[in-house]
Amino acid sequence: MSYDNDNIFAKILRGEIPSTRVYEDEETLVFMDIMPRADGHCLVIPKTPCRNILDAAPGQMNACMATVQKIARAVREAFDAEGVTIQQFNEAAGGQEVFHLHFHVLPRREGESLRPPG
Ligand code: IU
Repeated sequence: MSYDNDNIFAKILRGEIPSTRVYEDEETLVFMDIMPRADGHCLVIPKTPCRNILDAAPGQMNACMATVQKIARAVREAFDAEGVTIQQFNEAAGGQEVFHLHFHVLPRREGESLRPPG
């Protein structure tokens, strides 16, 4: 499957549409999910084009994983979370809606369910 340069996260990366950015380094960007399923729900994306995990290069995966760990630790502190869920979807059949690789980082507390999507 090909990469569409006009997907919404590509536009966020180019600054063409607004987002609440919480972290960035040379290879990755992190911003708040616009429809949070938990308080502190954020998304980690690579800055270079990549449709999903099925077409990611090792370097993109390494960079994303390092940032996911950093952000998981940060949200645990910031939201006084007891745990953190990482979610990631690939292709429409796998639940993916935005076709730029991303990892959901969701702070969790005992007994609290994730809010439904949308
Ligand atoms: P996916 O199923 O992992 O592809 O879901 C995409 C996520 O991107 C979903 O949680 C949306 O709330 C989120 N999102 C966003 O943060 N900003 C946007 O402008 C759009 C979607 I469109």
